[in-house]
Amino acid sequence: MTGHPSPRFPRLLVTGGAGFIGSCFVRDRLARRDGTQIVVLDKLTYAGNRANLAAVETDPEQSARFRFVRGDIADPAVVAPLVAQADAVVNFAAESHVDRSILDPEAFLRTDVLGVHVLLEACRAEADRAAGCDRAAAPRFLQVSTDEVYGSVESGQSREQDRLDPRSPYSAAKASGELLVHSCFATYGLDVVTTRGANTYGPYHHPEKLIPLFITNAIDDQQLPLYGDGLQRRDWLYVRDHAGAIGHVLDHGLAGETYNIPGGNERTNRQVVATLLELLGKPWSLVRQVEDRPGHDRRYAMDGARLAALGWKNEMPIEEGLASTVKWYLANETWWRAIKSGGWDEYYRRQYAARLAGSRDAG
Ligand code: NAD
Ligand code: TDX
Repeated sequence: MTGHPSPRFPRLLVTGGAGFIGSCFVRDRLARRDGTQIVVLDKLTYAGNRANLAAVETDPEQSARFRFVRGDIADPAVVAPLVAQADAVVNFAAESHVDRSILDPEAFLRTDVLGVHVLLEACRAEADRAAGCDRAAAPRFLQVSTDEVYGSVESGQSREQDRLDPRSPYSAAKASGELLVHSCFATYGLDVVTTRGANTYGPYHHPEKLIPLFITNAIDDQQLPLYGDGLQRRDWLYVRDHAGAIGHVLDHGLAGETYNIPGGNERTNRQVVATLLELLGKPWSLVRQVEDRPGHDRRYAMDGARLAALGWKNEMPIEEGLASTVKWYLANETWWRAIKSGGWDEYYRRQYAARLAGSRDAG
């Protein structure tokens, strides 16, 4: 059947599995053909997209082990029966865009905090059932979190035990979600693990984020709005490496523990944009320096020793990852043009119209 051993968690509930990283996790796990069954629970917000799961849904063997449920992780009536059927819950579901959190923070609290609480409560109910011998074991809960919870890191690298210092509504909500997860380990003894991933890039990335926004704008010879001086630094992680590392922590991580997932590819935004333009054969003159993001974190960087000790190593070199990502967007215009329509124009106007009107040459 497969080169993979029998799965430790044969029945997974993957929340937010129609998004960028969650769908990659689902596609790659099911493609192992090791018998794993996956239920995806996704609200299909503006960021969720069934098309991201087409490869799974059109494969007869994989689709037989797959079920899609449209619903909200903050809705206990939807969540409870799905958690009851799962050996592990992997929570990707979130409002994930910093700029939107600055415009409208409330949805972030509902999903990234209350949603996490509802999922944990369902796990707690299953732990009680297991203690009463109504089921073999409570599900493991993996919370997908982010390097942004450390805040801006001027020098050095964040370690898992460092103080959390979130500085945007998004990262504050993600940090709050994490704190709830940790409290459930201490208080109820739930089997929980947390990952903090670096800035992720690759195919199926929503065009609101830096790399896909700039690739797709450049394809159309549209302006590229670079915030501030463009010297902010991010550590870039290829999406299949991020999804693979999450799976590795799910299978091997210690209960109650948190694992950084760095990319090992620190770059300024200017460097990333220059590489993209070179790959696309487009001129730097498309880049416009615009008003900065409020509270813009200058740098993220994480120490990956704990994850390395668990036996994980990323595979994708950044040059190859960026080149294949550009190729993917060139070959999949239907996918991103469908997203850059409808409500997209309103968002783009709100986020960028005044910025671009007041923009200047990016040097
Ligand atoms: P995404 O925005 O592409 O996907 C989020 C998914 O969650 C979408 O399918 C959306 O429909 C779904 N969703 C949103 N609210 C929901 C709700 N209330 N109930 C059910 N489903 C809901 O995000 P992504 O980039 O794939 O990020 C996935 C996770 O990884 C998030 O938790 C994010 O915080 C974290 N993360 C992302 C990055 C990154 O660079 N993209 C880096 C580190 C961590
Ligand atoms: O138009 C833009 N211009 C610009 O200069 C956009 C959208 C971004 N930027 C800058 C801001 C950041 O310094 O590019 C950098 C990357 O921005 P985003 O793609 O918005 O990512 P970031 O804010 O770093 O957050 C991402 O990584 C951590 C994800 O969106 C989060 O979900 C994840 O937790």
